[in-house]
Amino acid sequence: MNIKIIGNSLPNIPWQDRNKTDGLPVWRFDGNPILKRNPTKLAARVFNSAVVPWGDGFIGVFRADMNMQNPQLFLGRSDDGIKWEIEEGPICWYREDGTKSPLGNFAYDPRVIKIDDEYYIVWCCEFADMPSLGIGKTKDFKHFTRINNPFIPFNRNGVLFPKKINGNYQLLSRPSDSGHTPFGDIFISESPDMKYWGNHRLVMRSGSCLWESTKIGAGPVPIETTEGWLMIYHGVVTTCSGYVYSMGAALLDKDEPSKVLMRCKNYIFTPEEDYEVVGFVPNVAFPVAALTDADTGRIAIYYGAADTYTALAFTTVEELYEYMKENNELNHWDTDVIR
Ligand code: BMA
Repeated sequence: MNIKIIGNSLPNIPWQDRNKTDGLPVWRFDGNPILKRNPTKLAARVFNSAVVPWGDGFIGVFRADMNMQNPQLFLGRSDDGIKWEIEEGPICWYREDGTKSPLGNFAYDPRVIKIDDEYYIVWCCEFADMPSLGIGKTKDFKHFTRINNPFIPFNRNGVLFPKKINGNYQLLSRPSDSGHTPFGDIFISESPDMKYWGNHRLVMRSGSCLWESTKIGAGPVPIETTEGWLMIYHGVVTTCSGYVYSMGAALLDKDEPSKVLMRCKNYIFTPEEDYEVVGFVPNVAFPVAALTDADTGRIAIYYGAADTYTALAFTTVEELYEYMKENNELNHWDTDVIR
């Protein structure tokens, strides 16, 4: 059966043909990292960042760790998705009543999700000094409006589905703790209005496979395909010298996305290159955004490398699906609908 992406054409998707033969379905861009240290006066490291098509080019919400170390969200623009101009200061948020929303001590790991004509941004925000999820929206990337925080602390790795399912918005998240959380599973919650969230269900628990044995968390916006929702996520293993972050893939049911149809027991990508294994936090490949071209099945994944750089990797929906089929391993947590 041929799997297809359900979505728009993106003929200018950043792309490079497969450049390696190691059997894994995802390969790196030869021009990595695409954003190096100190890309602006205020930003020391830009990584874990969200990119979407915009006009004839691309726009992105970037995590920038600033010179005083605190992460904030910065806007970036690009003609080709590879060379980026990052704005000089963080995005300013306004509340729905028009008052300014303070920046807070941290804002990180944004995802940008287009639903109808609105772009939603979900990120890890400061909520009474504690990490939780923030949601905001913009139509023009000039005016940014914060809406309700969906959950009480602690939570991270939030991403919305790009459309309502069964009449409700769907939000993946990972309940966590106040520190470098040594546990974590992916849950889904739904809302009719982005204000009241409920009907919480488990999607996947951290796996029995070593590479994702400590914790997992959602990555880019789930990709709609003819076979279900393709979810690229991160999985973490604890080693003697700290956490290692790799990428995994699963396929979720089209109408009941808490049900996992396929889960790849192997990682699809793991830190190997110098810019992934050496940096502010070594051994991190953290996927945050994926551009797709429905015509060719191409997928360009933006990932943070070693909490220092922004990098690009590529696959196609067919290659990923075939690899997942060959290496599929589900457990009862994955297939039951657990509320
Ligand atoms: C997670 C998040 C990510 C980061 C990763 C590795 O908890 O903070 O932003 O990339 O740790 O440090």
